[in-house]
Amino acid sequence: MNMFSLEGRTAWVTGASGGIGFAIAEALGHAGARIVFNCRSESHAQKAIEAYRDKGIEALGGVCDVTDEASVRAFVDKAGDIDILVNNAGIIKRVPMCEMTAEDFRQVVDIDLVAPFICAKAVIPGMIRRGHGKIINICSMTSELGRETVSAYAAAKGGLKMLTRNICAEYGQYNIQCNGIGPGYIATPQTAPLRERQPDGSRHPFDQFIVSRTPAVRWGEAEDLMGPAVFLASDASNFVNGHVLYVDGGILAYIGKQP
Ligand code: NAP
Ligand code: GCO
Repeated sequence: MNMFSLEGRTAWVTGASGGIGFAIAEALGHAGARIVFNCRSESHAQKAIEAYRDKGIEALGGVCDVTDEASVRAFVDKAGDIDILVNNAGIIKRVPMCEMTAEDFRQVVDIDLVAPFICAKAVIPGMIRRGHGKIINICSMTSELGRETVSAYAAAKGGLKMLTRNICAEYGQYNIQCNGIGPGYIATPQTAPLRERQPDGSRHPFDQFIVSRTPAVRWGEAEDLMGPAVFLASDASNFVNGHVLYVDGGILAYIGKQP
């Protein structure tokens, strides 16, 4: 049997109305999984359902705020048995720490760290009953590295790396594998502000910085995450647990070119 096949499995990708989540859900769908996804906006969900259909995937999509535990439980009850959970939904706020309100800090942590806990808690009992499960948490370079203005995001993504290891520790005995994917800098709406052209038409300084810091000499594309996601969602990774797979073009391995 093809160890990368997801036939007969149901995958729930949170926040998969676009960006990285959409690409991961598309990949899991093409590997045979039934796709379930959620987001906050009904219009985003409807547009995404059409976009999945254009890719040959009949996805079940709907509105569910991943920070709302009752909404998550209702969503999972409606979705049925979840074999693969991808905790992808996330936001970022780029504000110098001492200018950030505690409310904004909490909102980022709520979505990027507490929500993966809520969603994992909603699906793990069923995975235990069925004797298998896959949980993939979408971490970040900031699970390892700090950067100015992203204190809440880095704290959340660093915590998400440790939540990944803790789910591994607590539920590995039930044949549940919980791993992370750590994307590098990926060209999606979330990073669009870091890539926008300057008034004089030149490239954004951060754009130039990231390309110079990346051995692959380019930004990542959401498609670069498709293969790693299928691997971690499939039987091919049944003895991989508590690991964060960095898909970053080599950034974490590279000190950077001498100016
Ligand atoms: P994106 O384009 O902004 O997409 C984020 C998705 O999350 C949207 O579909 C959004 O849906 C959904 N979402 C946000 N809050 C939600 C909530 N409370 N409940 C349900 N859905 C919610 O971002 P992206 O670049 O694809 O990032 C996806 C994940 O990868 C995030 O966890 C991000 O931190 C991580 N990541 C991104 C990069 C990168 O360079 N882009 C690198 C490393 C990690 P609606 O707006 O439709 O509600
Ligand atoms: C930022 C970026 C990053 C990426 C990603 C890198 O402002 O530094 O948004 O945080 O989103 O997390 O792995």
